[in-house]
Amino acid sequence: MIIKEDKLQNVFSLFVEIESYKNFNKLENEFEEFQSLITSADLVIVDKLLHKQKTPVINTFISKGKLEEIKNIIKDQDIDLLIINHQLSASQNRNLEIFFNVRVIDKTELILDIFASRASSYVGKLQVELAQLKHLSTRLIRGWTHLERQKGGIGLRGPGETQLETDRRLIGKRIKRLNERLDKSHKQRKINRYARKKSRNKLVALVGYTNAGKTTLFNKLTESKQVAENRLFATLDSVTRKNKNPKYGPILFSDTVGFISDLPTQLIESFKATLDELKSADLLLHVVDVSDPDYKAKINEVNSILQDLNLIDIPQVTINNKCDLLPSSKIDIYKTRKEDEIFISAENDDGFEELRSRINNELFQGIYRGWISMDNNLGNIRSKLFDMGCIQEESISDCGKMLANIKIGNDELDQFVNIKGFKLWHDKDILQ
Ligand SMILES: Nc1nc2c(ncn2[C@@H]2O[C@H](COP(=O)(O)OP(=O)(O)OP(=O)(O)O)[C@@H](O)[C@H]2O)c(=O)[nH]1
Ligand SMILES: [Mg+2]
Repeated sequence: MIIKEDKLQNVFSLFVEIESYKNFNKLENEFEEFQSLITSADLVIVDKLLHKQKTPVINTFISKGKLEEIKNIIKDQDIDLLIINHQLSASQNRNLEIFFNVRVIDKTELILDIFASRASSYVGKLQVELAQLKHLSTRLIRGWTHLERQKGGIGLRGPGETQLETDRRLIGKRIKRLNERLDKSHKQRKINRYARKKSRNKLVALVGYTNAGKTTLFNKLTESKQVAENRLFATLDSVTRKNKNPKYGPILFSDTVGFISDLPTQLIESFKATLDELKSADLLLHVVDVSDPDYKAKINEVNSILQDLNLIDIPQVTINNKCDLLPSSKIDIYKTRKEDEIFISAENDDGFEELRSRINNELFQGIYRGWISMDNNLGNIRSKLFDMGCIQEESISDCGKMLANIKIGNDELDQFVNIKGFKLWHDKDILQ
């Protein structure tokens, strides 16, 4: 497909599928995701290629035969920027630039660039610059000045032209300065965290893959107007807002940066301190775009990043979002398979009541899941539980009592526990 437009850079998108890299958690739509990543950087793809290769070639990553073909495309299409979907070593990057005589950037640099152009808060900007400089310092090797770098544009935003030409020593100095500034603002954040703990406000953090709908949901829950868009990494800076919950007290919701597979390690490192805030969260809402064919792989990806960030032990509720994009028959099947999860559409408010009551239960009361027995004269209680959507399964005991497996917030359960003939049990086998 060729799209020609007057733009500073004519971009060639090169997607290399390496057979030896295939792993169990591969995204089906990885090719499409890579194109979205490029367009999310406000670039127009002039031409793209999907190339399969057994293993990477040491010097140039791409196999020799393909190099010539790509070089011809670059000439024919007047390409001046090639973007590849892998992380290149400094020398592979340099060799490709020499061979093609155009600028080549890898996935890491592309993501760093998107972050650089989007970060708006003071801390966010410092963090991105730090990540870029760390990446740059791996690129500062002899012979890296083969391309003139006066042009500006992608890959050059952020630290700016002067830094790109400076040596390791200056970069090291700048990194140190940035770290000091970040330390200072993190100390301030710590104080804020302490104040929150003292005020006993609960913190609920929204996490998930990029574009899952976190900000859309956050806006609904807190009546905010943060930018939510159909592009990757719409949110970079964490935002926390209070939602006054009249029944239980205030809850703070925090919207965070979305995750992606192969998130550059420099970025995780730099964002760790901000994401560290999540450590004090009382609850994580893991927002999933359930209409995405890759949703399972993305859940795994997010969980593995949460593991890296030491956040995996915080109570987590999976919020299956964008239900409006799937037929209701499919949603019904999912609901029976994923009893413990919430199904919503952040766009049209579907499922919000259940979501809100689940948040309340998780934060304030906890949930009772288990069997109950009811004497036969408690038919009215049984139908009440039915109306509340709490009954998961029913049965009759040997001595003829009504048995039900229920899932209910402890606060709601309170109204029943003292009723004569109503009993809680944890194990169906011993129910009488
Ligand atoms: N159809 C539909 N679209 C939704 C829903 N929720 C969000 N979207 C759309 O999905 C896109 C991404 O939404 P965001 O809220 O920006 O997603 P995010 O998870 O914050 O994304 P990042 O900030 O990039 O990590 C936007 O175009 C939203 O309008 C939903 O329930 N249904
Ligand atoms: Mg967002």
